[in-house]
Amino acid sequence: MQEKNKTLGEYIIENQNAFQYSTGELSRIINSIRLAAKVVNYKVNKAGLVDIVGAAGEQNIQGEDQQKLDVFANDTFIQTLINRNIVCGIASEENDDFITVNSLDENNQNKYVVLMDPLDGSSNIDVNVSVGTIFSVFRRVTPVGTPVTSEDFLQKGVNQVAAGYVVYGTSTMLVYTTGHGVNGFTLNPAIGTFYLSHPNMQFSKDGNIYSINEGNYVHFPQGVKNYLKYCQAEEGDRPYSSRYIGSLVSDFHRNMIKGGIYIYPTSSKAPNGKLRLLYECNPMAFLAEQAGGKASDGYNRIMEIEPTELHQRVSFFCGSYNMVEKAEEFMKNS
Ligand code: AHM
Ligand code: MG
Repeated sequence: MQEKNKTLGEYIIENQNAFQYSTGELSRIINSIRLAAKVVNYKVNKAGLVDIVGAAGEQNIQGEDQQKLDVFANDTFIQTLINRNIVCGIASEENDDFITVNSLDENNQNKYVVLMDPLDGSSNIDVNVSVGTIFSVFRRVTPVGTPVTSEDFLQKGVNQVAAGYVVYGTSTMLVYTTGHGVNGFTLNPAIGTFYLSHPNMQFSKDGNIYSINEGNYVHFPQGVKNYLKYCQAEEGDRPYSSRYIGSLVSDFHRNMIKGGIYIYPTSSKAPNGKLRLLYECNPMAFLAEQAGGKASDGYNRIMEIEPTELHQRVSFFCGSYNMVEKAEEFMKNS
């Protein structure tokens, strides 16, 4: 079969054995995410009809309450993972605390925890701009068969066994890694099947796009200001293009395909940055590194940061290797 005709289902089965100690559990997690993504995709595509069929907070024609999309996405991913009885814990950007999954199986042998941002960039929904789901999977560190603890979630990014995102864009794609490169699958909505459309995705070493909310310029650290001036200077292949969607998944996706850097720095307004280490930065960093790129907080590798709390924020520099390295140089020298 041609690589390009391969479905995500086939790909998962074929590659299951590439994963050390594979028992099929990780494959089943990816399969559940695939299913939840299709359900959320269906809802996201109907979002523009909300004014016609009723806004969030109102009741629909069946007398059911309309849910906000981010709440819907959160419930869908959590319920899909719980119903299939394949994880022992879930942490979500939408929930204050992690969820302990009580396995139906008395022996409760589930080994993995999932951390996710169920609908990132959700403020973009009202204006018909792409949003995404981000996920990260770890093997638990506490003994199998006992309830999960915060220790299972507060792990360094280097321990991730899988990570990925779904981008609900002009087409819907699921992009993920299990540590053997990054592959992208595009949904054919007519038949509800994801096909391998972007095998072995790679960041080019250099790029010419920078993505940052420049409206916050006055609040940025000096190193970031200096790097931006470097991006805008007329020299060699510069000035670079500025592209900022304001939806991390979409900005990352474009930069991976075209070559570029995404920056969400600390600022006087957001002293720790905005993005969350566990739900956004770690999974994106794993994907970036697997695609030949780099992810840093400006000084240190994202995946080596020791998390101290679930909703921890961190500054984020991510994308083409040489661009991130250059930005780090400016941070160090300022
Ligand atoms: P969210 O998790 O509340 O949606 O926030 C994360 C989003 C990212 O997708 C995006 O890159 C960033 O926030 C945009 O922030 P800003 O509007 O400050 O530029
Ligand atoms: Mg988010």
